[in-house]
Amino acid sequence: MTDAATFRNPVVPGFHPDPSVCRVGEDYYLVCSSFEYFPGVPILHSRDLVNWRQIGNVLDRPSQLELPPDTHASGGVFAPTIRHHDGRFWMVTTNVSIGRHLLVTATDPAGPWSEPVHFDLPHVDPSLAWDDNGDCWLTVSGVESYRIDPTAGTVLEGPVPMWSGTGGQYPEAPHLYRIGDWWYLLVSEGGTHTGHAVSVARSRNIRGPFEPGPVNPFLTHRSTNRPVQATGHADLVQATDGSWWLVLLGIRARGQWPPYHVLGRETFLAPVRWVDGWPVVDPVEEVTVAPPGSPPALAAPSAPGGYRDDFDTAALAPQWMSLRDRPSSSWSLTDRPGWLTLHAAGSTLDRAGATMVVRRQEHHDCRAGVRVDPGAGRAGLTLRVDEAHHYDIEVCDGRVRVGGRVGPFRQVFGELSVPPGPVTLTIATRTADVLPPTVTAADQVAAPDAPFGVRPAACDTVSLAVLTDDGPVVLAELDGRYLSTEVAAGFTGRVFGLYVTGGSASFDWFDYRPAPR
Ligand code: 6LW
Repeated sequence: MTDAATFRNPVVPGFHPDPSVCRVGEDYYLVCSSFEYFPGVPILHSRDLVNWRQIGNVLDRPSQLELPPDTHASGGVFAPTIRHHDGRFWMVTTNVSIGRHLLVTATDPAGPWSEPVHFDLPHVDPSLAWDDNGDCWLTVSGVESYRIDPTAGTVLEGPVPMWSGTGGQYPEAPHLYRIGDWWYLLVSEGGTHTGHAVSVARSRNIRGPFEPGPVNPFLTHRSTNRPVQATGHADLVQATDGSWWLVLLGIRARGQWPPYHVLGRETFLAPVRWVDGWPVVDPVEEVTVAPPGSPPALAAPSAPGGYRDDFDTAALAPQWMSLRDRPSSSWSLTDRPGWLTLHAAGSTLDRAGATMVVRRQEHHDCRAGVRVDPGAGRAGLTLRVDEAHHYDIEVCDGRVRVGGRVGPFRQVFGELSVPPGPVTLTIATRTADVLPPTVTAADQVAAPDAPFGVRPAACDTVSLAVLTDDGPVVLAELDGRYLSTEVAAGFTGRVFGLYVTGGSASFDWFDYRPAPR
């Protein structure tokens, strides 16, 4: 046994798909897709590629990010690319809900970012590279490139067909890199699920022709039983010590057959070595061995990942997202100092328009709690994937009620009377060893000791509880599979949401903890 240094993957857990990375000096910056959520394109900073902290959102005002009310949960902002060139940061992405690519720049990656320059070009997954003449190239899925004027938003040449991988479906996530005398082209293929793969080609000329690498795809977990699946959508970066790394997306499914993944696509990190001029990557593991000679910081353990927000800051933390927009009339940190006050717009979580702020579920086993004063309104805590897949615990008129919607089905699972005033609501998830029964209050009254029998393992159980003077009362324990990508479909993942669907209500704090397994 060696005592080789390791680090934990995913390095950015929870719904953080389609990562793109760049380095400036000692600092690394990473962006991810954000789909229906506003603000869009989270940007994170790291000094070691392992420990990341969100420093803002690239698209944080409506003039940059238009998400029409009918934006689908997996519409909006698709895969971004971040680069640093000529003293500026550049971020390009696609807003599929308006059918355009948009490019913004900043001198400070924490913002502000510029107003967008739009490109009405087909496909998704735009990437940027500058050639030896200083010309800017926009490469998109398919795979094809356009020479562009990034400031004027005009196309100067193209489409130039590039290399489209080994023939797998959906050649996408292209990135071009100038390394030595070569242009390397990374392409993902196989679709962003268990067939996902990353392939490479290179050319002396940015216009091609591209010569495929000797082993393609050079990274895939398809048709394996590895715990991390769907590895793909990768971006390459060279560390300060000269070593090379890939950031990529993967999923961690749980349960027996078939497994379900509930956290969305997460960001992983993998060391890259070069063999005869081609990148080689070992399979991506949750505990990854750092290559010999890695700077010690690379082997530092990731932060445990809990947080608490007391809402006593002047602005909402950048991790909070809203659905499609966040009009100033919908929320306030000053109406009741030290509390987050939300004002209802829509009256149901089942349709667009509900007032909500959400944060990602980042661990399979975790607990989120909130202290809410509903006033004369209706407010609560939800665990959601989209409008058709959510479990909720809410308080209104002295009653706490647990309900949920899965597809066309909506049900109330349990209720309890509570005294007026603030109440603490929690939602906990626990990786399940056996398929949890869907327990309703009526079941418990009718047959409190009825055996449910052991069924094959599911992915997790979701417990929704209210804190009373006598301790926590669990009002429902629900099967987590219904809040998974395999059931709900789409590109996002689970989030916890603070919401108001009637009147106005205030939230004193929100607390999120990973739970030991
Ligand atoms: C993205 C594509 C993909 O555009 O999923 O993982 C799509 N790959 O590259 C949405 O995230």
